[in-house]
Amino acid sequence: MRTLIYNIGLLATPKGNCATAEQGSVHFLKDAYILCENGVISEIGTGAPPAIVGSCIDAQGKLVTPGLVDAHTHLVFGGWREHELALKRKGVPYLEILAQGGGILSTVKKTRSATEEELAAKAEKVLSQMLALGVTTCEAKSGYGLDAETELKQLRVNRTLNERQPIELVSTYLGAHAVPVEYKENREGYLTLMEELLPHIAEEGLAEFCDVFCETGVFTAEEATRILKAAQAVGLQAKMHADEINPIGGTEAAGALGAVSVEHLIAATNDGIGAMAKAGTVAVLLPATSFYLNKPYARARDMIAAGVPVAVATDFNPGSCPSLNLQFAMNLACWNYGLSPEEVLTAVTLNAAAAVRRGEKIGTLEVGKQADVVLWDAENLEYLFYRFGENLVKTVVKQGNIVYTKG
Ligand code: IZC
Ligand code: ZN
Repeated sequence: MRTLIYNIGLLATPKGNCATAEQGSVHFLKDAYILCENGVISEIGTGAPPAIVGSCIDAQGKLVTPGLVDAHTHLVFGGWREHELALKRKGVPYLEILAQGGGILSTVKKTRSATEEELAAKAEKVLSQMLALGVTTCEAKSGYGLDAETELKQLRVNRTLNERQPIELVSTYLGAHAVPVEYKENREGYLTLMEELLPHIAEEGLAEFCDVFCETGVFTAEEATRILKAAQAVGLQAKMHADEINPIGGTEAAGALGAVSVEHLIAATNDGIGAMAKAGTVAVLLPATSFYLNKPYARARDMIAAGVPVAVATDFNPGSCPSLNLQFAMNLACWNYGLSPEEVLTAVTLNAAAAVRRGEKIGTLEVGKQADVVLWDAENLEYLFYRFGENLVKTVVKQGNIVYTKG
């Protein structure tokens, strides 16, 4: 099966498996074509494209980039939390709402009572919107069950959705998202429950990653280390939510564990940044959450200067970021982190792929990589950051096949 994408006015792509110190080094090719064979890029060239038997996609002289990777989402959940809007507007902090039994815990109730198919149908709709915005791979965390049955239900939804829609899902177990109400007086009991569930999740292949919300009043750095070590022992890779609100040592602990990524990092310290640089950990930054929680923006420039690869994701979830729009996060990253369009492109393609350990397969347009491609209704990269608030995607190609085209 061959596909040719021709008449590409400008092809823009990072190169390699993880950009680290080369966050802004995007390669541009004018008047280009991409040839795909069996879903993989087999040739990239300029000038007249080869004559082929197969399908041909006309890029209409416009911009083409790798498919976008959303490396941090809480995709599967029941209900929404619009009832918290009034509290938020009054200035009640995120952690205060959680401490009162709302926030994550209110989504847990709705997720426990939803059927597996209800959750799948709801998340599938979200994925179809993400696809239209150029996302071809998406990480999805559990963490709204906080009991064995519902956590497994969420993870099974990830597996089901992987099979029935075009976006590739990367599954993460986030049992350590909050201590459930029934274990409020027995943290140890809940930590043990997670330790017992991990081997089962690994055996069933229900998750590749394990994540912990390390935050004041949620899980300490010591507890996070304990859970992530148990996860690594059964073959899951470590991720951590750290420094979202308060820096309590999570990032340093994640670096010491060789975590693949640390995510949020709004309140990251110099020590935390140093620990990530030393361990080669990817910083997954979530600017739409800063926007929605009215918080400062993470120190992306300092992280890049320290040699930390920076990825940007949505954090789509019903509480701190009810937006699934990765293009909006890209715009915020440009204006509020002070990243260049090239640096942001790397953050949502190559480095986001590295954050889900797929840097060798996706995230760039190079021979041998999977043919996940976005054709934009834009003539250059700057235009994506200039025309904010509008979906600028024209066509999305996944493994060499058109999976979305703007009507
Ligand atoms: O549902 O509030 N920060 N987890 C950690 C979240 C935000 C998601 C939520
Ligand atoms: Zn999150």
